[in-house]
Amino acid sequence: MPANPLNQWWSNAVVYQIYPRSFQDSNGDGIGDLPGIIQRLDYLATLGVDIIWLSPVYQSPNDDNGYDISNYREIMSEFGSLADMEELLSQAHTRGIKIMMDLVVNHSSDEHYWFQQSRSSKDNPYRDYYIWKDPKGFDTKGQPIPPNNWISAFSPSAWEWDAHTEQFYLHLFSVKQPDLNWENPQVRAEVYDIMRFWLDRGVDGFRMDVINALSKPVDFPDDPAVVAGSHESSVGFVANGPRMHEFLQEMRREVLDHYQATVADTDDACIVTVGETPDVSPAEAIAYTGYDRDELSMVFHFEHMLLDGHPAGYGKWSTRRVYLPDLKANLSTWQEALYNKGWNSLYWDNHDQPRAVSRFGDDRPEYRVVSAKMLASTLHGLQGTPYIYQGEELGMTNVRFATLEEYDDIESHDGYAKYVGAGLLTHDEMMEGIAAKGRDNARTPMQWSNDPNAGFSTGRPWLQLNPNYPEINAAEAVANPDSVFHHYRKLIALRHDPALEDVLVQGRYELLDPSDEQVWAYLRHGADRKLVVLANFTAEPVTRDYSELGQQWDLLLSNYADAAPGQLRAYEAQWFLVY
Ligand code: TEU
Ligand code: CA
Repeated sequence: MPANPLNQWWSNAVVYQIYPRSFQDSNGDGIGDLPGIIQRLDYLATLGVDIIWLSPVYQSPNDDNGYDISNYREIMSEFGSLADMEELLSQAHTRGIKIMMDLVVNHSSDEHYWFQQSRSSKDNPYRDYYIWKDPKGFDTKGQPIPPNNWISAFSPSAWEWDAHTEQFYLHLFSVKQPDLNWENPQVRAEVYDIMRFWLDRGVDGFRMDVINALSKPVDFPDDPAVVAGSHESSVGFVANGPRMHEFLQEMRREVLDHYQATVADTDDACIVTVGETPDVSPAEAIAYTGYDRDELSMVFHFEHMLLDGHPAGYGKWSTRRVYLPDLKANLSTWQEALYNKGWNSLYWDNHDQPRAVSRFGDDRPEYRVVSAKMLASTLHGLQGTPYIYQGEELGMTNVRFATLEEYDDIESHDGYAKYVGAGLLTHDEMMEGIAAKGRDNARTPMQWSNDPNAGFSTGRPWLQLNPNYPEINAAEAVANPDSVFHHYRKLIALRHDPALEDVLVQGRYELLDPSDEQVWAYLRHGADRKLVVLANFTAEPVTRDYSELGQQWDLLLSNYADAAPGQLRAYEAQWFLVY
């Protein structure tokens, strides 16, 4: 049955992403865990979120912090047990909160049984579970030449030579993340079984890691960007391969359509899915999420995450601020293109991105709270499903470590080797890039209170805390009615208000003044009125005249104590219903 998101249980839902390693430690080993999450469910219920997206909790050697899975049916022992996961599901459901697990099936860990078998010999029954290729030839020193020029996200080449069986295997991510061979029907059947295993335990949905990379281009051609001198990963080039839609439709037919989410007041509550889809265009996103397609509920696109990338093409490693008209143009294109055709997700932040308030807002003490609220107000007024990344609701900021060694993330270390190693960036430039854009910004432990280690752990945290936790923490935010936390709580409540569904869920989006370099102003057209969202993205006060939009201006929300339409103080954001 075609699923029109406007009638789905999640059409007005807000998702909260948990990065379990950094959320709450319950046993003093310095690593967040499932019992820790259970302890904090009441906090999430107070915030009012509908769904938790849990970053991977499966058994993993943690080369990429859980995105390298060695057993899809076991919980990582550091995080707890299967019984803890079942308890989390039941405790969340009791509070009306659904759970989406992270499905990482473009690749497994090289420590997974399948890969151990696969690499053992060419005629092992698991050989075709992965993508093995002969060398293109041998160079003058007798070294094997990879089958093509693809670059991995976390190492120079996407091919690793296996001396034992004398073939290369493909890994779009780290050498410890070999790509699964989705052309092999047995691989697909295995994945569907794993999905059933978790759905049988009551999981309500999946966030699907780099899902549009499952189907590789038929002949494994060279990546033209690499030929032209790019050092960036070939994931985008590989993405959206020829069998993508077939695979996703099969997954729906074989698995997802046979299950229901745990939603109290609906008897037809389909499983919710969000595909992480780098390098997806609006047209492709419609093909993945279209109401008549039976594929995914929604996707994460990355275009607005790339607008402040390095001007010379050195990936994300730049301190450049986004130019507001570019940001507006991009996200407005997505709003217009998907309207009445597909469904989108909305995000500023996740575990792979720097902190939104530092990147798109202003984390100086006098502007942090107001600009964090401004960003939230702008995002949550758009059409789609908003995602909140842990700590975003506190206005948590980027962190800065003194040395490369203090950073944990494989991407930062690989980026350093790639760009500083090749003499493309200096040490100082790269360290600035990591401070601005590195993934560890999102992964410092959650700041719960001004207790030692921010109340995250009684032991030594696996990654250093942001030293600003005495000022920025959940205990302070929950107690303070003017906090970023309570602003998010209000936004979520507005999303849930049935009287606002005509504007917030269904309303057509319209951008005002595309070239305005300070203000993002837009409309959502409702039944007999419109929602007007105005946001000053700068610290300078501005005045704009929007009076022609209507006679009557009813204030719904603002990040200042009062609001006069169009008179926008530093980072002021206003929501009006206008008649
Ligand atoms: O990320 C996929 C992805 O496209 C990355 O290249 C992402 O853009 C990059 O981390 C941004 O800097 C997913 C997961 O979200 C990420 O945490 C994993 O490392 C990756 O897949 C491999 O599983
Ligand atoms: Ca722990």
